[in-house]
Amino acid sequence: MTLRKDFLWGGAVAAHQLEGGWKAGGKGVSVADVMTAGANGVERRITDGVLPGENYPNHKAIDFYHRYKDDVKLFAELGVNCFRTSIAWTRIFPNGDEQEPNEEGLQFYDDLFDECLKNGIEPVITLSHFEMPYHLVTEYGGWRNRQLIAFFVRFAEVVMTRYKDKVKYWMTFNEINNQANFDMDFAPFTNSGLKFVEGENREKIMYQAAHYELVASARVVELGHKINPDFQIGCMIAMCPIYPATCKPEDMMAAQVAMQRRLWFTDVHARGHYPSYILKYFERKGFDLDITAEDIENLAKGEVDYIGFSYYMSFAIKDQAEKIDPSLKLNYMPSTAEKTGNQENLGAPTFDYIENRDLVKNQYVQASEWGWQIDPLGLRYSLNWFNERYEKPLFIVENGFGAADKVEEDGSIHDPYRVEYLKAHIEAMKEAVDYDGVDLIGYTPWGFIDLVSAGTGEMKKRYGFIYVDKDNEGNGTLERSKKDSFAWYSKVIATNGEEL
Ligand code: BGP
Repeated sequence: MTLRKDFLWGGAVAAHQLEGGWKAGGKGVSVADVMTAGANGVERRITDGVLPGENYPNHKAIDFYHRYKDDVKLFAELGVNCFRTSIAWTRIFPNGDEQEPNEEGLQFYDDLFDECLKNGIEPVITLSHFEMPYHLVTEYGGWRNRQLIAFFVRFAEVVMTRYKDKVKYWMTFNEINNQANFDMDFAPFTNSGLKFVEGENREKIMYQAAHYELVASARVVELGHKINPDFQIGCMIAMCPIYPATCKPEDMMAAQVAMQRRLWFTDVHARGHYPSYILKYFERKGFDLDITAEDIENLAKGEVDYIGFSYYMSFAIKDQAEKIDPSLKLNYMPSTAEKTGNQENLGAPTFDYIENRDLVKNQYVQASEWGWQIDPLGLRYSLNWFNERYEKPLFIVENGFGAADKVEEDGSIHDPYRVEYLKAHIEAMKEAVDYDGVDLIGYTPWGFIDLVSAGTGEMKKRYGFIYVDKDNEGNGTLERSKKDSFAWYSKVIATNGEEL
């Protein structure tokens, strides 16, 4: 048998993408509640706190808040032994800066976790998944403010203490490295509540915010181990390996720098200190960041226990891509417009100009309807990349294929494309364990019950084994039904990945 006996097979979601009940039980307004709704090609952007109408995607989402008991039964029928979700910060601290938590919010997660455990499902928890209190943005400027560290640590302390006997696996910040795309509005806002004003140095502010988040994460790791020494506390990294588009040395170098630019966050999380290349970069750019001696000590004390990561796609990069035919460029997010970047100085590749605009289509792989390139082997490559650098246990906490499903007359949903995608990725993951000896904790495919897309706000972009009757406009009964892939994944779990 390739995978370990206690392998965690599960599914992953985030509170704001499925719970709904956005004002229920004393919940406060989160950043996810005030984005533009997205869908139908509309870019998800920051509003000034405008609360979109009744049919705003996240406000009701799939109403998991009220339906979780039935849903957990379905998860148990699917056979998963773990369930990755997040604790909505705003259910516990509605504004984020209160001293005392909201008991009703705490009770909700007690009930949810009890329901899971009763059904043989272990909760795996992300502390911050694109849903920080909006109040922390308006009053403090989001994570550009050092005070956020104390608020986050307090939040973590409360929930880790409360659920210390119900949750073992924790993650601090979901896809913390997405902020490297500071040229978009979506990524920094959802991760760190950063709203930029005209003329600000976005890049410098992003690095400052990321530093505070990394310190907060390290302090939570240290604190969590005091609360319960058995806790396993990880980071969560968006892994999209970047290949050189050709073997031209300049492309090779561009790919290496692009990987550093997106993935340096992992170095800090896993090694407890900044890598030399990023310190050099700060120096060269004259970024006088607020990094204290105490911060450095805290980072060293808060190395993560494991590396959690999402894997959906790989990229390819070409040096000096502005000379490339526009039709070859990759567009994988609605907001990946060319915006910033130092277009003039095209000397040695540095973080300055290696950006999304340099990404090109990879001719050797297919892409989804949303331009996400399908590359199962890239998962084995990624597992090896992490394993070689950090030698820590790894946990694939998101993987999946967003597709528009069709419901047949008789209510059945045939989704062979989903099975094909997941099967190929599980095969690659098994190869990494079998041939490369990677220490792998588990696998939780994303959105295993249909939910609202974070990137586009759509319901149409579905990942689930469980279908939810709701469309992009918010219409539908919210009824749940099983897709063909449900039986397939059940069998995969039952055989611990032997039968695909
Ligand atoms: C990751 C996020 C998830 C999820 C997933 C799929 O980046 O951690 O929250 O949404 O991507 O993305 P999308 O919903 O845009 O298809």
